[in-house]
Amino acid sequence: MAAAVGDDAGMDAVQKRLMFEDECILVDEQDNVVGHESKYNCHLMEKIESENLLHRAFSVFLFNSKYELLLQQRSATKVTFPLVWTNTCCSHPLYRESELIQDDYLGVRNAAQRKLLDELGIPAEDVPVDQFTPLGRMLYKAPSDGKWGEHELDYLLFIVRDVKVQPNPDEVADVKYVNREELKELIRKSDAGEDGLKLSPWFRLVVDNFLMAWWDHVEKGTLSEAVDMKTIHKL
Ligand code: DMA
Ligand code: MN
Repeated sequence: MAAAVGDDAGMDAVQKRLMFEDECILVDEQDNVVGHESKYNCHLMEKIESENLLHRAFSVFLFNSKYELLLQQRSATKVTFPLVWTNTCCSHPLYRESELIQDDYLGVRNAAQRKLLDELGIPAEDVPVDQFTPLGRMLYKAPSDGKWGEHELDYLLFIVRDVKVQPNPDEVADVKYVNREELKELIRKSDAGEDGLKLSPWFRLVVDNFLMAWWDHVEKGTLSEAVDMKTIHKL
């Protein structure tokens, strides 16, 4: 194993298990699969820098039929970015057959469906894989606390569905639906450092670069016009 386990003595047992069980997909900057590596190693800033590790990820943005966006606050036990508010669900497609399928981005869709159930208790039948719209891909690097961080090629998936939600406390501290005005207020508070409110760096990148224009498309039912799966936005 890569690092002395003693270094991680304070790590939550559930999160620690996932750090070693989850095998992430390594990609190059053009999103070609180049290998695989434990979630643990993929999120160690030192490894990211020394081996230039980049892994595939996804971020789901789920809207209800009132076109409100579901946000989650990450649990206090998350190793990276604990207690930050972020988009509906983020994780990694794993290095397994069902999540490596490139056709129609099916691997990423399958992973999204798996994690919406795992993190938020959203039944698979509420989020059929063919209902996700992959809108784009972005590449970013972001340190968390101490030795941890992200370096990801992130698929941005939108879905508009009314769903049953039952958050898993190992993953999620809180959830809420927001309209645009409520999101703007959250952003203002996080910028002002009010109420200790923090937003995740990847959510902030999507907010600053894409979200409001894409939200218009959600409301008009024209999401397909916003799709650009050719560009990889390096942010
Ligand atoms: C990783 O999310 C993915 C992005 C886009 C930041 P995460 O840390 O919530 O992953 P997991 O849920 O697998 O711990
Ligand atoms: Mn990651």
